[in-house]
Amino acid sequence: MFLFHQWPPVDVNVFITTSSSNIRTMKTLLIITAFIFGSPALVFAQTGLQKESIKVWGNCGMCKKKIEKAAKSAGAKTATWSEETNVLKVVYEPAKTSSTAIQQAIAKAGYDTQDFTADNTAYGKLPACCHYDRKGTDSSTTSQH
Ligand SMILES: [Cu+2]
Repeated sequence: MFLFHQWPPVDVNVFITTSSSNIRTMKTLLIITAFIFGSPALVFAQTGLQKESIKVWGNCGMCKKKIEKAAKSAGAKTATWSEETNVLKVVYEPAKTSSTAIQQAIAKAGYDTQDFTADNTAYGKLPACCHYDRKGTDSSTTSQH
């Protein structure tokens, strides 16, 4: 019983007071606040996640599924492609994958990206609805339409 005479063992006031000029206390408060509100910036800094927007050519909802799946298979934590803007937003750990690796996987699935050109065979195997206008169609390949 005596053990609990003073509980909690740390003086709670240390954490509550703001008038104290004790820098350590302020730091503790900041860390506690960060944990409570879960600042995304802090989370990103701690885990070293990389956010990137990559241009990927495509057409429809099926393309979206395949592009996102390819990005994730290459190690992207999250991948969201927009049919309207043709921009793929990815979040990944630079230690595990890279923008290059993600784009190569997408190109392999049949989709042109800003830095890579899709595999022609893979593109040919895409369903008709997914035959988007290739990157730089005016110069290299004949238009589908
Ligand atoms: Cu499609």
